[in-house]
Amino acid sequence: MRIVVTRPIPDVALAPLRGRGDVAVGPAEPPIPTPDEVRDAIREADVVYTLPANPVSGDAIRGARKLRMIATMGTGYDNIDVGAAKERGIPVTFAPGILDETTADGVFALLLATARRLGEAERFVRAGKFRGWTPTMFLGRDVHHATLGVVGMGRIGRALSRRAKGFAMRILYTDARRNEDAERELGATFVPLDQLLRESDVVTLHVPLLPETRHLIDAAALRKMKRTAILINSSRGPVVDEKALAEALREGVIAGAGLDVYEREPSVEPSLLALENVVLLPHIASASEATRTRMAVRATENILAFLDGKPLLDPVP
Ligand code: 8YV
Repeated sequence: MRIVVTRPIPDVALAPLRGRGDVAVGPAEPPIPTPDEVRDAIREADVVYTLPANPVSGDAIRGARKLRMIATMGTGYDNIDVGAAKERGIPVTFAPGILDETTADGVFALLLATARRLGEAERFVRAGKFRGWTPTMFLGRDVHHATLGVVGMGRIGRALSRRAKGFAMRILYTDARRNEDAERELGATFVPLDQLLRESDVVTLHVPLLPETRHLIDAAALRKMKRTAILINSSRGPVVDEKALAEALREGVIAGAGLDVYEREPSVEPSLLALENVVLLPHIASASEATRTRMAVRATENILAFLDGKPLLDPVP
């Protein structure tokens, strides 16, 4: 039994796998393995344990003749060619639900940092430029009582909205379907995307990456937003047209953006790096020790269930 883990994971998640076969762990350090490297690494694998940053392509799946199962410790599984796995009857598991509250904390921090220009202000102090208080220094936008537009009212969108409610925000949302539970709990109002873009002070994205969500936020969508609005993306980079966003930020089409994910992650559109009105994080919204450990363990539990012939805990639908 050969289990390939694409990157080091916490010991508590790795140890139970070691008892089950020959475990090969990928390199700790970036850069992310290329598609060819992943294909080579999993060629002889029975089971692959992967993470959101490590793509498992259709080519790699078709090239791994012994492959019987793929588990990811992410809640998103757009890095795996699930169609290619299904064609070969290979089950894929993910790790949903665990990161919701931690991610909502992280996204709300990014939202506040963007609205209140904390990135710029911090760089200013570190550069030794703080030489005295002035009444107009780093004026930002109020988050309390502002209108929040949640694109995708799933578990993370809802956890974020609960925090927004504590800030007395008005909550609009859009989704493929209405979520009446969330409406009751949060007083959220279901609106079409266009209306959400027009009325929100903060637009935050919580959709999976699907063909229909790729570039959901493009130049035209950005032009519908208020000039004073900010955009927060912690979902998947390609949901936003990054070049169009950089241009919109430069031209003042919108006021600011907070990004945790990138269109060609880990590359960041170079023109964004030069802008002050964008807060850039390295995909850390879910990065608490407890949550990452629980996600890592959950992927292991899915693999153990598979090896023991038990029902999978989190099969990808
Ligand atoms: C992390 C994510 O990469 O779960 C996902 O899909 O994108 C991320 O937040 C993840 O928490 C790693 O387990």
